[in-house]
Amino acid sequence: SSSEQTFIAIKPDGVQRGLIGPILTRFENRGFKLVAIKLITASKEHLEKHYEDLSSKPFFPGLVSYMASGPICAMIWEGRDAVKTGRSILGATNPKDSLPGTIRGDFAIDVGRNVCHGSDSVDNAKKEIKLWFKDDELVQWKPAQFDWVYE
Ligand code: YYY
Ligand code: MG
Repeated sequence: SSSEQTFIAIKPDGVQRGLIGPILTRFENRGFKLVAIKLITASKEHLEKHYEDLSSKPFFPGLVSYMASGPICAMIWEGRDAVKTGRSILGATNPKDSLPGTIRGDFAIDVGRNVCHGSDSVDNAKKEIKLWFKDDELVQWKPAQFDWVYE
């Protein structure tokens, strides 16, 4: 369906490096619809919840303090296969494996500074959207380009 939603975030390094615009543009250009967006400095508790599946990993404490170190641009993007296509727009987790043309492949070098986050499944997208946004922060609208993006 054209209403699948995914949670995409520009991490503190991406915000500090002035990459909000270029990253938004990639999702807009692809034809996805922006449903919610905010700048937020997340608490460690919030980030521990967001990354709870990774809590036993050695990089977890560093991941949480990096993610808490400054503002994050949190977004919900909507469209057909938004979760899977969102992940492919981001590129591989480790930028050394990310192809040029992906966000990480164009803007990142180190796995611990990989600029962006995207949900990895529809179920996790639902969980992450609930964790990061209140219901009334999601905006209902029909982009003028909709009927030119979908046949
Ligand atoms: O979903 P994605 O962000 O692509 O990767 P995850 O396996 O969920 O890991 C989350 C986050 O953790 C990753 O974006 C960077 C960091 N990380 C790390 O610092 N070192 C690793 N070896 C693996 C992941
Ligand atoms: Mg992940």
